[in-house]
Amino acid sequence: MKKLYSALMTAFNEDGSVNEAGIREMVRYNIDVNKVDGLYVGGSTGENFNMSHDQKVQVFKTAIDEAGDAIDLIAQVGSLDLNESKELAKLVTDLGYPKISAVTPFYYNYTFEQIKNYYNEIVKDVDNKLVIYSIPVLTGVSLSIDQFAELFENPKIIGIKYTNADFFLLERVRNRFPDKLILSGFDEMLLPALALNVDGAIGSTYNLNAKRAKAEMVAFDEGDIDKARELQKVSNDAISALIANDIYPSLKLVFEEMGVHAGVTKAPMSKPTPEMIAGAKKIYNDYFK
Ligand code: NGF
Repeated sequence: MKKLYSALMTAFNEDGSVNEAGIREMVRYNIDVNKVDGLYVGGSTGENFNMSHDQKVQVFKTAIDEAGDAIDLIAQVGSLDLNESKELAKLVTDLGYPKISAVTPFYYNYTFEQIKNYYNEIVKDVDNKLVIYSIPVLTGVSLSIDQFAELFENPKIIGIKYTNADFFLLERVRNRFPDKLILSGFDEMLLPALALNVDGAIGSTYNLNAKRAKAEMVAFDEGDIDKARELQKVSNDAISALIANDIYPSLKLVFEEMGVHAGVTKAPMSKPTPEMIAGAKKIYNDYFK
């Protein structure tokens, strides 16, 4: 059965500090209500790249303390400071995270040799498995199929979190690496990703929409493509509304409507405006009530 992971959000207080109680509530909701197979901790949705080192540590500790071994946990440790990535990789491994992940290093237009060195260094001193986090739309880094193959020469590198709309490449990747873990990253493209036989999906909107996404996966497995397509359509209506309302703060606002205290986003992300709050109420009523 394919696996569904929510990309865990970080609850922040108004002053930008981490709200541990909010993180615990979101972890619990994902386990107890959403019944997801796993959580991706410290990714884009978790606002990892807005956080200090100490805040990242706090999030990693809180999430696993709440989740235990009830579900799979993947810790995103990628950072522009390679030493920090290595330190976090060791920390989360010691905490018991069964998998780590790292975003491709960005901003400085690194060569592939530098990117390869970054990944090999992150896993070198830890007894853990790494999933490459490929998200060209935010990093500007697109890896080719041959470059993925070169990274996979390291046996500790076991898969890709594939947040990329290039489905030609996804098909090539799936077929060239049948034994690698390929997790699809764009929630709005879950159905075509299932058709290409990914192993599962990780996304921000599954925090709210996991039941519908799981039902779609089941329909797909049972060959009921019409039903899967209809579920994807409703999901995409919800995702479009979330994006139009500013997705990261809106995911938290809708969670609040559901009684889950998700806190606020951290600057430079936006604080909720009255219009956003009204928009989130409507999204809740239209899709998640
Ligand atoms: O947030 C983004 C930015 N992508 C996420 C996901 O691929 C990455 C996706 O769920 C992620 O959640 C993480 O690393 O934490 C989108 O939010 C969703 O498909 C709506 O576009 O691209």
